[in-house]
Amino acid sequence: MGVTVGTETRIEAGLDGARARTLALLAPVDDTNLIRQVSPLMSPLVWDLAHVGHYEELWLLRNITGAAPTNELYDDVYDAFKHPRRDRPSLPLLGPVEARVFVADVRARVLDALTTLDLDGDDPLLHDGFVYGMVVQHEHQHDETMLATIQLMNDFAHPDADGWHPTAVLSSETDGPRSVAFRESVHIDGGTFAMGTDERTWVYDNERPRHDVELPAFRIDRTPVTNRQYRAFVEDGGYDEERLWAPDGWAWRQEAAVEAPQFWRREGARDWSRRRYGRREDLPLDEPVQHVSWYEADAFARWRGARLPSEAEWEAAAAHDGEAGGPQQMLGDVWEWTATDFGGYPGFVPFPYREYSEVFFGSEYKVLRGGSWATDPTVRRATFRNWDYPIRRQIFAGVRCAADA
Ligand code: AVJ
Ligand code: FE
Repeated sequence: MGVTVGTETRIEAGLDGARARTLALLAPVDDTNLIRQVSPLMSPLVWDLAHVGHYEELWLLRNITGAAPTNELYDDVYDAFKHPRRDRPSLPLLGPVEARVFVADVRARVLDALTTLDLDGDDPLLHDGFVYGMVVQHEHQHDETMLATIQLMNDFAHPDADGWHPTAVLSSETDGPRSVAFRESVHIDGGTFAMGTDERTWVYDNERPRHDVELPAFRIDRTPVTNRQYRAFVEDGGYDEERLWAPDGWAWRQEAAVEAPQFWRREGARDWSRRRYGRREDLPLDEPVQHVSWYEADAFARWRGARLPSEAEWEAAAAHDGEAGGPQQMLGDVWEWTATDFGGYPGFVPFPYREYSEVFFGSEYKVLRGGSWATDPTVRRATFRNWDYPIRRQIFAGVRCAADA
C-alpha cells in the first residue's frame, strides 16, 4: 500500500506536468495556426493534441481497465501509422475546442481509474507505474514535436520563446574561416563499456538490455559544435566540396539546394541571422548549432578532419559529463547525430508494442543522442535513443565530433 500511494502521487504529478506544458505551449496559438499544416513533415498541432489524448485513452484506459473507446473512428485518424503526416490535414480531425475537451475528458477518467489499479503486482505494464511513465514521456515527446512545428511557422512569433534555445558554450574563441580555433577534445579510455540499461519501470524497450561493448580509445569534442564553428565550415565553401559529403548527402544537398543550416540567412559578407520562433535575430555565435541534417553533420565532421561518434562512443562519453575535464553539455542542449543506424541491442525484446521502436530498426534511420533544450527532463537521459532520417533538420539537432585516439 505504502509504495502504491507514493507511486500514485508521482504519476499524478507527471501527468499534470506534461499536460500543463502542452496547454501552455498551445494557449497562445490561434485556431488558424492550430489547424493548418505548416510543413508536409509535420502534423497540424490539433492532430498532435488529440493524438496525445488518444494514446492516453488507449494505454491508460482501454488496455488496462477495458474501458470502451470514446469513438472507434479515432483509432484510424489518430494512429500515427495509418496516415503519413502530410495527409493528416485532410482527415476528419477534432477541432481545437473538441480536442481540448477530449483530452481533458480522458484525463479525468484516467485519474479516477488510477486509484483502482494494482501498481505493486507482477504485470510489467503496471508495475511501478511503467505505462503511466510511458504516457507522460509520450506527451512530452509530442510537446517537442510541436515546438518544432511552431518553429517552422515563419509568421507566428510565440510569446514564450525567449528561452527556447540551447545554452551558449563558454567561449574565448575568435573568428576566421580556416583558423577558427576549435575547443579541445577529451580523451576517453578504451575498454569494455556497459551500454544501455536493464531498468524496467521507466525506460523504453530500445534502451535494453545492458550489454558490453568493446571500445578502442577515442577523442570527442568537449562541447557541441557552435554556430561560430559551423559558420567557418559554411564560409570555407564546405557546401560546395563534394568530397566532404557522403554520396547520398551530396545528392540531397544538390537536390534541396541547401547552403546553410535551416533558418539561417546571409545578411552580408560574413554576417548571418537566424529565424527563431517568428523573429529574426543575429546568429548567436557561441550557441550550439541546430537544425542540421545528419548529412550536414557528417560533412562538417569530415571538413574538421574528424568523424561523428558512434552511438556507443557517445554513451560512453556521456558517462563523463559533468566531471571536471570531461565532455560537457551532452544532455539537454541539442540532439547530437551519431554515425550509427537505429537497431535493437543484442537480446532486444519489444515492449509493450512493436511500433514504438522495432518497426523503425534498419539502415534508414540514424540515431541521435542527448536530448535538446526542448526535451523534458523526464525524457532526457544518457541511455535515451532518438532516431530520424539523415535528411531531416526541423528537429533540434546539432553535432559533436569524434576521432580515433
Ligand atoms: C522517438 C521522436 C522518433 O516522434 O516519431 C511519438 C516519438 N513515438 N509517438 C516520434 C514518438 C510515438 C518518436 N521519436
Ligand atoms: Fe505519438
